Amino acid sequence: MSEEEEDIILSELDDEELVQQMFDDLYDGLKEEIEEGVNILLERGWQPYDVLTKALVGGMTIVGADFRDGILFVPEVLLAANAMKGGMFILKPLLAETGAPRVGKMVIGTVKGDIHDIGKNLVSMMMEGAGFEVVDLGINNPVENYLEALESEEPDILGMSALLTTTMPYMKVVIDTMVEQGIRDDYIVLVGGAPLNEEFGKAIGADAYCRDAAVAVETAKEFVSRKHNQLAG
Ligand code: B1M
Repeated sequence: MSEEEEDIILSELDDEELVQQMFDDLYDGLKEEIEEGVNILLERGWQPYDVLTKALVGGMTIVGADFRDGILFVPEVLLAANAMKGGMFILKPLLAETGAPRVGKMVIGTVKGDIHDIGKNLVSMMMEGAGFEVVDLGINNPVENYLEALESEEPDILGMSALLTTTMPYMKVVIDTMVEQGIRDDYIVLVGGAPLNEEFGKAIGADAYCRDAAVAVETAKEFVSRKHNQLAG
């Protein structure tokens, strides 16, 4: 075996090297290695949120760029996504372990025609970690799914995710239907996903666009406390 082919022992790498190696492993869709890397960083005292954003989301950004540029294709990206989910699975209970009191409830789902769910899952995890109860509708949701969940779950917040420029307009379909049914103002509507921006959020009648999961948590908290103050006052 040549030197390059020798197995890399993840635990022998320093933090910076390990994160770089995790970028490579995520790129190569190596789920077990990603899980091992996550565990090592946690053992070294890293905060779960830092592992998530610096190692996993950082790695997925590289995958995204090469996917865009036609260097990676769907099968490879699926493997990378699977590896990322392996890491997220370990982090999920830790992010939810903050012991925060329940601050509100959110129904969230990816819109019809769209099967991207990593960002949505991350938002769900962070919201749970911040004390929200989250009902996750999964992917590819037609308007009926959202409406049914709003009725049965009675959340404070409706969250929608879209990763494609072709599916993001569907968020407006959902909001317009809520307006038609006279229930729009009963909920806080938050939207997110890589191709969206603040202007789009305003244009479709959402309460706010959330750039990332941390912003989603902050925005949700702000709107829920505003709503409670209004109810109290
Ligand atoms: Co897709 N894909 N993909 N893909 N994919 C993108 C989105 C793309 C930008 C890649 C590219 O070309 N650079 C491109 C879209 C281009 C466009 O629309 N203009 C694209 C394409 C074209 C496609 C297909 C059409 C490819 C094909 O089949 N030819 C196809 C579509 C399938 C479909 O949905 N119908 C497709 C398929 C896939 C896979 C299945 C292989 C896989 C998804 C696996 C999965 O999710 N289980 C995949 C992936 C992984 C990606 C990229 C590489 C990564 C997405 C991701 O998970 N990011 C992506 C490239 C990119 O975005 N740079 C790409 C990590 C995640 C943490 O970030 O999702 O942005 P993100 O979420 C963030 C924020 O946006 C925000 O918070 C999150 C956490 O911080 N946020 C919210 C998200 N949702 C929110 C909801 C909220 C609040 C905040 O509600 C309150």
